[in-house]
Amino acid sequence: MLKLYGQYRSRAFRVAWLCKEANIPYEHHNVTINVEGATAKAPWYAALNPNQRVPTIDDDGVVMWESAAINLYLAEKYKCPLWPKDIAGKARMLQWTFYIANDIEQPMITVMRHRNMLPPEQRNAKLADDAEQQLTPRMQVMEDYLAKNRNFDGDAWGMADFMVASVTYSMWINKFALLGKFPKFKVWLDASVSRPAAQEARKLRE
Ligand SMILES: N[C@@H](CCC(=O)N[C@@H](CS)C(=O)NCC(=O)O)C(=O)O
Repeated sequence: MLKLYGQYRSRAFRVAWLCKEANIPYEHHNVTINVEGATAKAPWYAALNPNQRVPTIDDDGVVMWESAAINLYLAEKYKCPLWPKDIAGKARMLQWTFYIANDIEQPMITVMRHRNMLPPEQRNAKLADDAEQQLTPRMQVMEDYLAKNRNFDGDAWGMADFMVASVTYSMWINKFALLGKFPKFKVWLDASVSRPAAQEARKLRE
């Protein structure tokens, strides 16, 4: 059976959500991070993932890390209903996957860390402002796309949408103020995190 390593309050959540969308049974191993004695730093875990970060999977001997890569692999292997039906759908999925990973995720995390997550004395307002400035036109690209398309995958919510939502979920859970500037994206994100599979996965974090 598929094994998923990583506490749910981490990027392991993205993999749990995909497993719910694709109905993939899995065994969860609660590898912890950022705490004293974090399991992610244990030698047995480093042997699976040399980055000592989460998530990692072991799918009957296929061991891999990197949440986006894991989700693309699992969705294809387990015939997730969201998987693209044609090459144009695959193009949309890949485009949005790389855009989110390369252009959105890093500044998003910087904003979150320096506005919400770090203890107040460790926050750096300048870093947050700079990241927000970088993020704003990039979010506008998504807002403009959603002004012309119902979803990132077109009419139906598909794998392109999953790849965007599974990362930008963090904006939703952290009540990202910037979302207020992008109403179409916010409506789309609210709908994405309200899907039954997303709700099931969200319960795991509680
Ligand atoms: N690009 C990697 C990033 C993995 C990552 O940074 N995971 C965080 C949790 S969300 C982690 O393990 N942090 C603990 C650490 O860096 O020590 C992915 O998407 O899987």
